[in-house]
Amino acid sequence: SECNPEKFEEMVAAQEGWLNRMGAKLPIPKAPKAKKPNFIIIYADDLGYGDLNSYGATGILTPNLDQMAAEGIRFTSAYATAATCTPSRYSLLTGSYPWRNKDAKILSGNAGMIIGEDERTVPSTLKEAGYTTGVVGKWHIGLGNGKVDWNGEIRPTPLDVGFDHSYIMAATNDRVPCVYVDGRRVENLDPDDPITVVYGGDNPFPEIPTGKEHPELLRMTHSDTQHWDTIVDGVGRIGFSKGGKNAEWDDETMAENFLNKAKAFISENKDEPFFLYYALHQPHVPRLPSPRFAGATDHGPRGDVIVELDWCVGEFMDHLKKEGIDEDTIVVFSSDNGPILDDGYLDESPERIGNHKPAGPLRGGKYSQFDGGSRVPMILRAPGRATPGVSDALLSHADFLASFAKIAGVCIPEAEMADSVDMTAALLGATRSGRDQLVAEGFGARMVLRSGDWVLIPPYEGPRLFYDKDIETGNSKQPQLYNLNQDIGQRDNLAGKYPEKVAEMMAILDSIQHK
Ligand code: NG6
Ligand code: CA
Repeated sequence: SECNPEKFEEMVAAQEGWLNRMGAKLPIPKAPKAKKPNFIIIYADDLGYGDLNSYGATGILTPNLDQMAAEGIRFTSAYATAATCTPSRYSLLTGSYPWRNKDAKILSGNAGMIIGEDERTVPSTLKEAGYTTGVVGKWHIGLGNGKVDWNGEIRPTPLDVGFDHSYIMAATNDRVPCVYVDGRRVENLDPDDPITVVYGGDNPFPEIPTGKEHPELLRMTHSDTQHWDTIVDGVGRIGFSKGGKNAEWDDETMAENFLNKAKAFISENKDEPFFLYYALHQPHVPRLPSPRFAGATDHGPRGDVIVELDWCVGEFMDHLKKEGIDEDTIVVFSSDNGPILDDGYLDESPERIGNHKPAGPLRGGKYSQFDGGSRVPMILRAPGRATPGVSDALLSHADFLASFAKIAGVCIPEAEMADSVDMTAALLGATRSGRDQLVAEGFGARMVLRSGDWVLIPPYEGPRLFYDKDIETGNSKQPQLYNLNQDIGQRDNLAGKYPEKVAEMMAILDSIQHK
């Protein structure tokens, strides 16, 4: 199809010419933005559709995100492409559905990079338009070539897939290595105390205590047999690690550390267009907020880290204003997948949930094929560009590639567009109509089709609950068809009533899969 990116220079010239012709005395129309807008994606980790005030939560106050929602657009039908982290983030950055890449599944802490160095990404695309690009926070898309040496120069890193600046944790906060990677190197690593990381099998380092063998050393008890390997900072992690003591993070300062790095990126790059991917680690497990947020809610650590997350967003937005660029910046806030209470540690999240509904009215949560897995809160704020309001436009996180390219004035060849669709008009609130359909996946790349108001979950074998975690997988031997307009909680399976709708949607899914 035809590519018509916005031509900023031409727009500005045309408007200036028009103003000159009209003379200076007339009311001056709103001037077009002379500069290309900055783009920021703030991405939470496991935040659910019902976790924010603006999405119906009452027991957890999130004033900063609510303000962003009031000043921007609150989307009610935005989807991550998956119900887990790695696949969602892969799509966010590449515009490609995760099930097209067999490696796009939850990665271990020493897995290799799954984005090819020649693969088009949001940051590599924006660089074509002269943007400076940065990532701060949770990565979890792999680092190195699969045999990563944490003590040397790591390659590839985000620096090899489009980012000019990178300050990240490799995987998740419950996985080793528990260190920050600054550019190509582990930060604060003492060369005399090298790090070794091993996944799988028995403890290869008998001298290093594990949660399994030394539960008395834990300050947070595991609830499964994954989170009981090497103890770091009093918490059993997934995976074994040895060495790198000086480089180890402190869970309670992680939020502030990432916030400061994100602010520094803004201060250093505010004069020219930039793209920042600020990937928060909250409210993923282990939930260990800074002491000032401990007890901020009645819901235990999960509620508290959501309040901390909101604070981070507020501080960050204040910084944009202080630096004088919040009017030039398109900020999107969303989450990589739906919510979960017990994801490996006993932190009282299920016991203290009270009336709070992390997935709001949606069924299922993280890992699930039901909407609670991948339908997430999404707020876009762009003063002067986006018309504030609430939008039910159907949108996928895969759409940022095509949409940001359009706004920045980059033409992407059709063959490199992957699954991304230009949703500029819906994102900026010019229309309430979004995609006709999209695909999301539950754990194990189990695809689900949303088409208009309908959702089809094809028949899948497997357990009803995910690892006994009180999360419904969505697995069923029968196809499931729901009409979300009448039944947002996916309770009334209409597959038996509308077999032709099931057949039609199975055919659409098949054609997308084999595109
Ligand atoms: C799972 C872990 C879970 C979490 C998840 C990744 C088990 C049983 N579960 O394998 O605790 O770490 O991986 O979360 O080990 S995500 O948000 O990064 O996808
Ligand atoms: Ca996640």
